[in-house]
Amino acid sequence: MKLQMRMVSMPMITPFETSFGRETHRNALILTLQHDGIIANSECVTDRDPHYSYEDNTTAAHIISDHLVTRLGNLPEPEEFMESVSDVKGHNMAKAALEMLLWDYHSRSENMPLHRYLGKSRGYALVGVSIGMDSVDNVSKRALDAKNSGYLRVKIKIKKGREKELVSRVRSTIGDFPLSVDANTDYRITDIDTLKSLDEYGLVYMEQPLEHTDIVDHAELARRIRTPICLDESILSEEDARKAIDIGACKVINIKPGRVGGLSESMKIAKKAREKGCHVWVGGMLETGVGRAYNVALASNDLIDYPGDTSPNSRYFHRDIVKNPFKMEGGRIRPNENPGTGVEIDLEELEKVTLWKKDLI
Ligand code: OSB
Ligand code: MG
Repeated sequence: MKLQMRMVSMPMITPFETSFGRETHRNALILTLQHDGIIANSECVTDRDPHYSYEDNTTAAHIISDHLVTRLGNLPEPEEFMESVSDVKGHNMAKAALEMLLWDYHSRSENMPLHRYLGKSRGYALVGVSIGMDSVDNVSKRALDAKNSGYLRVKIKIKKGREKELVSRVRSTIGDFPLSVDANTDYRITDIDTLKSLDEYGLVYMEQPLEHTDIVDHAELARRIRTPICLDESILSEEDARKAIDIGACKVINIKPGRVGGLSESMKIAKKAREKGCHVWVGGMLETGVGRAYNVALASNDLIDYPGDTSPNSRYFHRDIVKNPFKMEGGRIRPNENPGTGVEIDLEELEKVTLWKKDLI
């Protein structure tokens, strides 16, 4: 058995700006497992800086190499692996990188495409777009382009003081088309009047307006505005989802397998949410083609009822590290039908973008 970890750095076609910062490159940890003639790959969704969550590439590389790799034993099922690492507090993104690697490995050894191995698949993912912050003109133009190229929903990034004019202009530019906003925790409950003033734009939901630890204030906000609340950063587990839904903090959840510790937990959240009448969709973290394939497989599951943020690879990178990037047609992306994630690594390109690599096993 061999396990290799590497850091890649890929320039993005358009830098991606949110309320917490601006990304010009996707700097990602890629894991490659070789065993019994099977090669599996996964990606850790951490970034260079701990802005979206407390984890970053350095903490993830450390947690994986120094605390998690020894638990891989003889390649347990993903859920078993997660039970075996429950003594390590937090670090969901680091754990998810190995959990997903095990999903790829096991579905490849069963000769099944991951999206079918996971459960009941619809056979395609519904696709929306997440547009980073930029001038009002540029965001409006990109929102209209996205609508015209077939995306099923447009999401725009907002932050304090940069919301009214932007949302108003995008709304009048795209007309009556599903639109949402994502604040990445930039507001506080004291900003309620500003957030309430967005009600008039008929947003399908408002994503993570308040702090990640604050489901209590999200519940208060939800009672006082009409726009449904969607939680992203606040939901790290099925338990978080149950509590948030039960206290009325959200009507929608953005599931990111990396944030919640992998695909097993993602499926549990999706089931629980749907049982309770909460909508779910699959988000993204600007993943390379490796991580993207997991998101697309999950987003194809029957439990996922809203369009996600899983745009085709070509929206992010001029050249990806996979030979079979996803294509979008009519707002849909079909997951790969070959075993596992179905990703075929472009080894030459992978080497070109590699900053360092290290053998872990
Ligand atoms: O909040 O959903 C988010 C990207 C990086 C970090 C957080 C988020 C995002 C996105 C982009 O919105 C989703 C994507 O296109 O991958
Ligand atoms: Mg978000």
